[in-house]
Amino acid sequence: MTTCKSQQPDLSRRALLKGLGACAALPLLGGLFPKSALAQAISTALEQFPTLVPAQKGILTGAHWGAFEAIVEEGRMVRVQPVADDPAPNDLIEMAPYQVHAKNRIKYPMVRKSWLEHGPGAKPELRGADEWVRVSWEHAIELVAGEIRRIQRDFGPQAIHAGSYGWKSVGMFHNCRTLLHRLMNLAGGFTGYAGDYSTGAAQVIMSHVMGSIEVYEQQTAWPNVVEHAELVVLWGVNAQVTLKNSWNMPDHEGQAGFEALKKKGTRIISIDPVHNETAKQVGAEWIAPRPYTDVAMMLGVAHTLYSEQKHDQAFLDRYTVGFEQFLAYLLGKEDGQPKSAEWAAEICGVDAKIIRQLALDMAAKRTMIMAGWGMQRQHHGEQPNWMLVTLAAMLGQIGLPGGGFGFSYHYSSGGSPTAKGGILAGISAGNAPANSPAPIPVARIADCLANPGKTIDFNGRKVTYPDIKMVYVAGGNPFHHHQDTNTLLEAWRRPQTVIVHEPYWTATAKHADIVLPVTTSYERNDLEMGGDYSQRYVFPMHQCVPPQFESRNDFDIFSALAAKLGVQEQYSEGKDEMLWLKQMYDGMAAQARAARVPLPPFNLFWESNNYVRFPVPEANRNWVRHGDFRDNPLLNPLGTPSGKIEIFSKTVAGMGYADCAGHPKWYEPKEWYKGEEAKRYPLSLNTAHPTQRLHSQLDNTPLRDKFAVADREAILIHPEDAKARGIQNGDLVRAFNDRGQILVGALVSDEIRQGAVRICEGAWFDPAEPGKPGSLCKNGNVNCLTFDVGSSSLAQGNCGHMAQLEVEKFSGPAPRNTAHAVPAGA
Ligand SMILES: Nc1nc2c(c(=O)[nH]1)N[C@H]1C(S)=C(S)[C@@H](COP(=O)(O)OP(=O)(O)OC[C@H]3O[C@@H](n4cnc5c(=O)[nH]c(N)nc54)[C@H](O)[C@@H]3O)O[C@H]1N2
Ligand SMILES: Nc1nc2c(c(=O)[nH]1)N[C@H]1C(S)=C(S)[C@@H](COP(=O)(O)OP(=O)(O)OC[C@H]3O[C@@H](n4cnc5c(=O)[nH]c(N)nc54)[C@H](O)[C@@H]3O)O[C@H]1N2
Ligand SMILES: [Mo]
Repeated sequence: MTTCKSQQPDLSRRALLKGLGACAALPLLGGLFPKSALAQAISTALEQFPTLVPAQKGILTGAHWGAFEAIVEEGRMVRVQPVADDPAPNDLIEMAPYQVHAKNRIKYPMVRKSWLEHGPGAKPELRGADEWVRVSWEHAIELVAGEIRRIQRDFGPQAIHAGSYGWKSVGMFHNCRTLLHRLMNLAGGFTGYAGDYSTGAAQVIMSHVMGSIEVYEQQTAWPNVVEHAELVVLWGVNAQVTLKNSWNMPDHEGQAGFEALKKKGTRIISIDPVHNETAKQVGAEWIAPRPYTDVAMMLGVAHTLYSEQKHDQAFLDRYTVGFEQFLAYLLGKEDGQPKSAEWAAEICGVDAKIIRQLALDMAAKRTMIMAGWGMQRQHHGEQPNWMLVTLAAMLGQIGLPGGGFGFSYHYSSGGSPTAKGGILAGISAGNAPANSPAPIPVARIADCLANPGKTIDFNGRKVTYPDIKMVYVAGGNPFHHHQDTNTLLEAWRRPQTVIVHEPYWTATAKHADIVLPVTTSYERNDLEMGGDYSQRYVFPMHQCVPPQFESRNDFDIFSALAAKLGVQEQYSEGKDEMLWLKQMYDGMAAQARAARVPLPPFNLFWESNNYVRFPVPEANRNWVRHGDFRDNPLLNPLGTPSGKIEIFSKTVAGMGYADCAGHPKWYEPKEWYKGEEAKRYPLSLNTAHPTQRLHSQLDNTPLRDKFAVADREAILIHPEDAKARGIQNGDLVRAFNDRGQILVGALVSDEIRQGAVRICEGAWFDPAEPGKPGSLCKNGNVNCLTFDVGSSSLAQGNCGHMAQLEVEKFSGPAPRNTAHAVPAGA
């Protein structure tokens, strides 16, 4: 478990280290950790801390794709190797050297020519098409600080959209979004956002139904699942792919969990329009519903359970409210339509026999239903989660070992048992000023930019959009992540000033007015937790190479802005990078000490190039989600109004929304294979998260060789659909609908259900005619095809995983892909 460092430390060397603890941190750059007397002394001193694990070869750092050791030669990162503890090292880490030394790094502060010459708001239609002018850092800081001051003064804090959604890089200190919020809070406030793109619909509905968001909460521990589950149903889960990356640094225990299930021979069923990597890896049975029709299928399962009397009435009575109301709907008492397996089959395209058998199998065995999030990133995306919980409640296994449901086994290793130690608190955004504007739902940004003053529903409240004059982005990529890129492109013309901090010339950087070049995380020092759910590791992130070109750390840029705005003292608290890190470490180490896990002083830890691995208490390996609720629902009620699972929610019903009733229901989606659009656009889109990338991150690396087809994003298409259109494997294809058109490369395969196509999210937007809405994206950014409406009046989540489209073989000469080229003047 822990390292073999159990010898007693040599006393004389301990004395030497006392002195060392007091000296400033030594620079780690260059020839690392020679086996000098000092290094020997450090390693000896560390022997009394069995939670420490030393690096083997390189400099410890890491990313969303894993903790690793970087090998640096002559100031260049040349190679990496995973840390010894990683049970499923991710090949994406090998891209770190390419991230640092990418050809499309932003080298200098740059300003869009029209903006620089004519001031804020000049020729916004040229965003994405203008030339760029290099300016000095001093000039850039003056311009940005001046704009913050002007807009605060003339329009107030609500005119600055600084929500800045995005996956940035790991690191608890150089957390660019929080650093941006910290500055904006000191400078008078800003408009932020509520929710996220990942679980927009699920997290809102689950709060009403389960009293907690469920999606980011600890799951029944993997060892417990492996021991007790007899049937695992993966509903829209591609864990083999999505577990590669985490919000913090991954511990990759989820992959180990799935491996253990496979080894044990546990029966696994995957329900997904795609025969996905996970299903293949674990040898799951594959059921392929039509995209967007899962709620109907779940209702068919529920109807079977009820009509076969396989539902657990005692569980429903004791632990839930509102089954009666739902039952009336299920049996068709409201609308005359029983939601039988036959009814479901006609909608979801899965044989009624299979639906019925699934119900009987789930009822006969200890069943864990694991659900992914793709199907809630859809119109009425609240319903799949609500219906899935209802199904699990009917099975009566919630809170039992290895049973019930889990909404995070596919994400950041939910279910990796929780360790005992300390937790790093990151830098804080500080307090929002008293007059701070209300946030808008995150995925309504384009609607907000385009329609100031418009009022929308949101979870029982009304939200009125402010008139946004400035957009500030640090650590996100709206021109990849937002739905309906062409609508965004037009809305993006409304603000007077757009500021973007980026390491690379992404589409979002190209559509800004002022672009500030920032370091990658490998060019600065930081700390990060490993294992989002286990909190098992603390990794040092040692600077590997110097800042490239004129790039600066986000923190230093915001500090400079704070100085211009007269709030520098409050911003930096007089601390530099190493002092911030020491303070974070000390806080974490104090918690660890209270948990009886001693850690060395910061300087010793930092100099040692070790990481911390906390112990996992045995009881946590057996932890069962909602086990305490099941044991005693009176003493351990859920956070819902009734304290129970709300199959009917009075709160939601009371909102009176036409698109989200008081119990789970099947709603026809805005676009699907039976809808109006399907006549012209017969194919249903699936926009899964990419295997060889994190969203848009790493698109500009040699990973492309593994996934690009015809030098574009791939489209997975069924042989029959391809044949009907004269498309062959490897062909260049145009995919289109009324909203946009993109070039993609055909991957013809029967591993996708006929009628569905998959184009992964994250390809960089590369319009053939920059600045012109509707122009052909030459790289295959799928969000040119998706629509931009909220999931419902309740959650206003995004619908990125849904759209109808058509495809045709592309004729004519293939246009050059310029997604990763730098713009004119840069
Ligand atoms: N159609 C469709 N659309 C989707 C999805 C889908 O399934 N389908 N998924 C959605 C989901 S779940 C998400 S989470 C979003 C993800 O959307 P984003 O989080 O916006 O995507 P990323 O590509 O991770 O963008 C992060 C950006 O931050 C930059 N960056 C990295 N480190 C730093 C740093 O230290 N400082 C600064 N200033 N910048 C940095 C990177 O270069 C990159 O451009 O996409 C959403 N969009
Ligand atoms: N490699 C990699 N890992 C990642 C990310 C990444 O970009 N790359 N992103 C991270 C982030 S921010 C997030 S939010 C998570 C995302 O995690 P998820 O949202 O769960 O991932 P997706 O790939 O969008 O969808 C998962 C599966 O759902 C299936 N699916 C889509 N539509 C339907 C449907 O209508 N019905 C059914 N039954 N299945 C459907 C897809 O085919 C896919 O196999 O992943 C995280 N991990
Ligand atoms: Mo996400």
